[in-house]
Amino acid sequence: MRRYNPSEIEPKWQKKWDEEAIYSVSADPNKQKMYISGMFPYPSGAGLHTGHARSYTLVDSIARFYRQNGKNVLNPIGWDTFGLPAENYAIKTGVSPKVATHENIANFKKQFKRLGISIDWDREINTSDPEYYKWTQWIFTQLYKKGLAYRKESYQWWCDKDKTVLANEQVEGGKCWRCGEEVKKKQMTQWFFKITAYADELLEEIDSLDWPKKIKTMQRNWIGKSEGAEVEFAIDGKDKKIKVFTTRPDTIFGASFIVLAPEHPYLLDLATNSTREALEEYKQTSLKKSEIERQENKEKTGIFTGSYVINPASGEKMPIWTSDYVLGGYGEGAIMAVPAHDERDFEFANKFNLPIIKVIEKSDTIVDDSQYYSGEGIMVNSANFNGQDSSDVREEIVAWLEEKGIGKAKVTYKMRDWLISRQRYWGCPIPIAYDKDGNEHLIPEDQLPVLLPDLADFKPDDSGRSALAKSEEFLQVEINGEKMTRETDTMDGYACSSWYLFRYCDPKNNKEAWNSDLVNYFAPVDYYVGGDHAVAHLLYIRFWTHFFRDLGLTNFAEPVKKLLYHGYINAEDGTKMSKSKGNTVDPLEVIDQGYGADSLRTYEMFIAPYELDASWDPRGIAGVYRFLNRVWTLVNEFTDSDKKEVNNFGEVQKVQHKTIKKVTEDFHRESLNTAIAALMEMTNELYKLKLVGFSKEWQGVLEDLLKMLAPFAPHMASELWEIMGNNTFIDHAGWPKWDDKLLVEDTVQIMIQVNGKLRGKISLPKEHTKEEALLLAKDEEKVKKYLAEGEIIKEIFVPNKLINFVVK
Ligand code: ANZ
Repeated sequence: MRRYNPSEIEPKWQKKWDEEAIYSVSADPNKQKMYISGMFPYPSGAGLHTGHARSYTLVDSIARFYRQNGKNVLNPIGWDTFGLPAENYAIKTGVSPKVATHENIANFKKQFKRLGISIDWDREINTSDPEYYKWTQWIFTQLYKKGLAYRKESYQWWCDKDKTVLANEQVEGGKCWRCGEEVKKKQMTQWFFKITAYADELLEEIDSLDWPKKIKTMQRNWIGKSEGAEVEFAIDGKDKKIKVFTTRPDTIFGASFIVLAPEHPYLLDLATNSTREALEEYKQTSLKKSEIERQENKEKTGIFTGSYVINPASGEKMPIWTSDYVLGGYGEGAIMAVPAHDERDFEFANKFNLPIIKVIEKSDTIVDDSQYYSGEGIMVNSANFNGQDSSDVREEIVAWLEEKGIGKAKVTYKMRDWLISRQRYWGCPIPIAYDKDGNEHLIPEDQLPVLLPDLADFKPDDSGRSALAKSEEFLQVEINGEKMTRETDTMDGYACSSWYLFRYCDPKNNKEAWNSDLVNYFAPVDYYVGGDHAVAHLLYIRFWTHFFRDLGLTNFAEPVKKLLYHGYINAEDGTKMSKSKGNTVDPLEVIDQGYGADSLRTYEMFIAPYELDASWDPRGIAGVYRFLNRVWTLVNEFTDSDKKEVNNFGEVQKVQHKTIKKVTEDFHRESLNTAIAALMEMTNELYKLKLVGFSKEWQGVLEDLLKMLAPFAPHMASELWEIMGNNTFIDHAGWPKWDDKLLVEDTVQIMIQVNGKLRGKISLPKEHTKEEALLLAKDEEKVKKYLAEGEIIKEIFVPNKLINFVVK
């Protein structure tokens, strides 16, 4: 018998799959499609690690399952190559990002192939390829034409280390998501995509998604819809008004001061000679703080501006303060402070001795005046609204404000527009140019792509502009005979990854971004697999798809039906794998140790439910390798044996059908670790049953075992399939079906005790009488001698389970 040798059979099958392109797919309206994709990787210099391998094996096992089930499976791959990591890596190594990217892709590709991932390689895409980014620029153009791409001056997050601005979604805990540097706010003119125009739609559609609850909640909170009112407060002695946003207009009689965000545009206009310097200084200190820091529950700080407003409800004069707990980018960047009913305002008022006016009384309990009360209740100190319920009054007050022309109902979102300008070289150029007066013009569609030039010096600097600004050749452009200067910002890499799932459906189209029929056939994605980007990427891709639907480019608005969000593979000691700690596990190393890709794949699917983190365990992979060896031996023993008649085939079939049902159902609930456990159990049971000998009928049983193993261990399953005499690909051999009739247990086992001690077992048909059972039990060899020790004085019979003889 041949030994199981993965290093021999794996390359053999990889070559065959490649040569015959069996994973190529084309749209076929007569076939049901299944679109499965992992989030495409950024091809780093480090290569794939076992965490990635788990993610793509999950994709691949599901893809193979559906392919075997006759679905027209699209399982593509591409490379997310533009962006900061690639450029930073290039700066570190001195190799241009273009060259490094190509080298890294070659390595990744090799790794994918050696893992046996069943990809349609004709659909490979690369976001930094002009054939691709031409269409990223085209999409920018469409957004621009609809007013959804615009330029604005504002305070934005700036990373001093990466020397670029960042989107809100890329600031994590006040730090740059890429390098971990504390970010600060800088005022700059930047390009944005108006994602807020889709806020309501994006929020509403969350309910319809088959995504993990956790991710849906994060998206809901990120969009952060608040319903309330906008109220204007006239500045005392000035012809100007301050607008605030409040979710509690019912508390307006309790507003006792106004707080502006330090970056509020009016701040310095409100200053007096004695406050100006302090305000200026406070503003500068605040700009250095992250939003998270500003929202932390710390002792409040603030400064009085020296000016006042009039409360339109109470007529009281209220001081205007500034404090960093009011955020510049939210609502109106200003609040009416109601210390009796808001925690932060309460703390602020206490610290600076400002008036606290109670306007809501909790109906059943007395609220201690040394506390704030943020709930609903009965209105007090609120003129003719007194005595009413606060929640009822809310609308009335808004109507009253509207009538007086000083306020209106308003919905606010926490989500801001998506900042896409990056002052970095390695990105998709923004297809805009400026005329001599500084007016912006789109680069005409027939002049796309705006090519990213090869620059020797692409390092960012403190100028606030990308290295493209240093290239005269790039800067100069003529549009309709007029000389113009190009925009030098490039697009956030997330723009490139917001449409790639559709490009996979039509990757070589050079006339349009995609053909709608093709996209409408394959997409939306049925399974999208990843373990990162809960908000940013998954929100952006939703936004763009809604936009594409509005343009008529797709007939659906949501790009991803089902999201599988997987856990991480940690190092052996449970800590995060990282290159710097030297505790990463390289999948190719595991393969080359002799275990092969199939053991690695099967182990990674067996290690834990996919959604959980798991620690790498070298013993685990050895265990899986032993399991595959047992399957190898079993099948080879069968093919080598001289088949004879056996009388236990009914038992064999029962094991077969029980396993088919379990594995199939497990696949449908993406419970791949339990599916593998069932295959292991089946193998063990077959080992026991084969002791009687193999019959010809075992062929079908073992073939089914291989078909079920193929999604996990495709090389070995293919090889054994061939050894069993098949000359087709196992991928096309169909998925086994179970017969419910064969699942019914028709015999039962009964335990036999003598004086409460287990002495034997008997098997008998499900339908049996007490007498039959007792007769058989007394006749059982192992029981007989204990019964002979005395006289049976009692016989206890528990149907289908147990007989106990009491002997004295
Ligand atoms: C008066 C008031 C009284 C408020 C009360 C609350 C309770 P969400 O739910 O987060 O939207 N607010 C408005 N703009 C703000 C800003 N730029 N920075 C910090 N806080 C701001 O919360 C809305 C509430 O947060 C608003 O309602 C406002 O305080 C505050 F008993 O107005 B409220």
